[in-house]
Amino acid sequence: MSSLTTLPAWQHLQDHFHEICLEHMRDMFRDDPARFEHFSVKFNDILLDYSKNRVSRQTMTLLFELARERGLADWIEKMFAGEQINHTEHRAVLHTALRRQADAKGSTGGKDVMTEVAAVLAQMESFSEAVRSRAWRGYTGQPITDIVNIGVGGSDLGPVMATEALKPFAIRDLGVHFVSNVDENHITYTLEKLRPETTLFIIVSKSFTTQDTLVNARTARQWFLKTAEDVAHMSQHFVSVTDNTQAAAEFGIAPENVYRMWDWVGGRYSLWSAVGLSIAVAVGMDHFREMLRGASEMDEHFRTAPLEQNIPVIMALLGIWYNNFFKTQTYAVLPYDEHLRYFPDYLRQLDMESNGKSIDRDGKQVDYDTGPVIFGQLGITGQHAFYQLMHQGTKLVPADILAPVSSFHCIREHHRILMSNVFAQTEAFMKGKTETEARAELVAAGYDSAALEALLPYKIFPGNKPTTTILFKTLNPRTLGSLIAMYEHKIFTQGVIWNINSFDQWGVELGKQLASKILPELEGDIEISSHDASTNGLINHYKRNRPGKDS
Ligand code: G6Q
Repeated sequence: MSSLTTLPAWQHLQDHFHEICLEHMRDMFRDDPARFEHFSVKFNDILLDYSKNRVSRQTMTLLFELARERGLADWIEKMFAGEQINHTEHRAVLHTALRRQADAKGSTGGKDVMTEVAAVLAQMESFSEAVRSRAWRGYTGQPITDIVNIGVGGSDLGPVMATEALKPFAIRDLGVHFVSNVDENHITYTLEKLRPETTLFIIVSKSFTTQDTLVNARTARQWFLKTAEDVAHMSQHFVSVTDNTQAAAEFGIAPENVYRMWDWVGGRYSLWSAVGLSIAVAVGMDHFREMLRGASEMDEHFRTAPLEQNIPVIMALLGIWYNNFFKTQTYAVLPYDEHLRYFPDYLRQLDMESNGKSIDRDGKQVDYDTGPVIFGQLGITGQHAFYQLMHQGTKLVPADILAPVSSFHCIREHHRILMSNVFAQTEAFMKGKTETEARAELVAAGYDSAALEALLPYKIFPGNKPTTTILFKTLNPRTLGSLIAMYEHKIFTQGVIWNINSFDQWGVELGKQLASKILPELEGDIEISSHDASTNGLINHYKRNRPGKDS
């Protein structure tokens, strides 16, 4: 048995689970009128209501005890202090330093990082202001009308999500586009709307070796040079964010157009760095700094709040409760805010790439479940689609529901309807509909006895489905920063409990190696036989049937 499952708190939780697992939240609410007050926390503009979870006060006490027995406080300090907690890559984990306020200190391996962070922020500021104010000109002297961020994974999903989330703060007459897919359709459709004279590319790749990004960058360069002809013009149209400055230079990026990132920032934690350049251009550096401020405030909360009031810790422990005791396999993220439409995609990577591990920090196979499958969509769309399974299917799917108290455009009717759905769904998930209630409804609807009995089983909802509701005042940059940091720390906390390294990603590295081995085999007509029968069959089918071949 592992060090986790032999902990006293774990064993107590196991016993406690058997006592509580059949209890219905309806009864919990009936028995404890102060349940909402007890199980909710406020932080700045954010309210976390976790009372609609299958927990009692005793459950939470035991979960907090588990975090203590696991040494969470020490791990938090290690991360903020810049210790090499990403042990498989021998790296510090210092994305929090990127948003630390100007007078703060931060270092790793005795090296101060704050000076470099401040320098890159200043560089981002002058670049984004130059583009936004139209001082930055293309090679024909025309201002930039469109920027295209070329990157993938951590170099794409964060900027895509945040740019969409902060749309109300964005400059209107500047197009911000993202190309991530190596499928040529992505870049083709993006470029066909643009003009080389007024387009600026941001090539974002920490390694500057990622095949998808480099192929797209080369296609962009070719498209640009077809019109501009002279490579010297690239300095007005190509900038890069990377830790590999030499490769960027070899690609043709002018040295003054290279924005540094560092090995102590993981890709999926990097939107706070110059990886967020597209966000800064879209919304301006003041708003970008507000986003950093919101994240920094959440960092401070995570670092200093007692566990019982600590939002990321509470969220992490609830996730552990379902994942490891109820044995749920999934977790849903359901925003009721159009601006958060890409938030579930972003969180899917953040969570699944961080905690989708089965070897612990001691190199041993774990004997407990780690990260769940994260999925989600705008809640209002999900209601008309997959909520069916959540209400009446055979699986228990815990969910986070996020919603703004006020929306940007202040069209009262829309927002009231939206919010009525938020409250109605969380209530329905919790309460369900009993046989008596369903029967009464069918009687009121005028069903005769036989029809009523036939339909009744389908109209019953078991309820007892857990949701955590996160209400925030409005989605401004500061709140967005806090929300993202909240999830980052939730994920880190779970990694600590599960004793895994949340900051490496060997599974992603594998994907990067595999395709490059097969690529040369796709040349020419030679029959391939070096793989298993299925892979050989697929490759040979492709080679026989690709354009220009007789089948
Ligand atoms: C993130 C992952 C991965 C990475 C991409 C892009 O944490 O490591 O999603 O961000 O593979 O890598 P580059 O930025 O090096 O191109």
